[in-house]
Amino acid sequence: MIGSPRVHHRQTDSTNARARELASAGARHGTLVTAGEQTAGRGRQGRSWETPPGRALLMSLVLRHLGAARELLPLAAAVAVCEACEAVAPVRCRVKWPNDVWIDERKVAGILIEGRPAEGWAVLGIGLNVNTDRPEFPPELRAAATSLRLSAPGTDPALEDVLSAVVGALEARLGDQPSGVLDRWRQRDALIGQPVRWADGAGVGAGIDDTGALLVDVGGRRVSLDAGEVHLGPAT
Ligand code: BT5
Repeated sequence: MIGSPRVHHRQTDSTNARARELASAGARHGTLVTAGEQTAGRGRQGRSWETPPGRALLMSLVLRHLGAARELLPLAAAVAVCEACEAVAPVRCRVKWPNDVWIDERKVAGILIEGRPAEGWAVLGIGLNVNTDRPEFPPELRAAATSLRLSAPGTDPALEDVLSAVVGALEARLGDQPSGVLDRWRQRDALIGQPVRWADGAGVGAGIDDTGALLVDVGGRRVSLDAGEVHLGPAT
């Protein structure tokens, strides 16, 4: 059972920070932290996650004993978020490797996984823009970000309904065999056939291998990337 117990904060710095504290103190598998507002929402590699109060799903789950599921957790979580979005709004979601969720090439959700493998836990943080209007995004994000409301005008999903959909989808995907996770992820691959560039090179997205690493065709060569930053865009 994931999603219980649940701690809700009207405002906190970061739900991932709260969930990490709970995990360190022994919180059980499935413990959920949510917030109406974050004052220091975190992205990966020191970046920030910006959302106006009350407009986004901000959640972090303590996960334990993942075993083999740990390796593909970023992919399984992204698939679950896609499925949940599609269950509550008439949208089609794709994933930019490894786990940015996009609608029409705009980011609707981000995922931040932190953990202490030695202590046997991970924290899965999800930020999902639900009812955000365009002017509510910081100016530098307006072109690149979207919300369910913006992508499916006329729909106004309640945050609690989106939360239920995400928890239900996660429950299902975390129970999948690795081959099932990989199949579902591959059907949503936003980078396949697209120009891709990263710190040390550029090429064309060629899917993922069975460990979840990104494959890129570079000239006649195929390279695999399992860390670092990948950008979609002109391969210059
Ligand atoms: C992520 O990082 O996408 C992971 C975001 C995880 C946020 C959740 S919210 C609940 C939990 N508690 C936390 O403190 N964090 C997690 P990354 O791939 O590094 O992307 C960060 C980048 O996304 C930023 O530098 C912006 O360019 C962009 N961004 C920031 N806020 C955004 C938003 N609301 N919607 C779309 N893009 C955003």
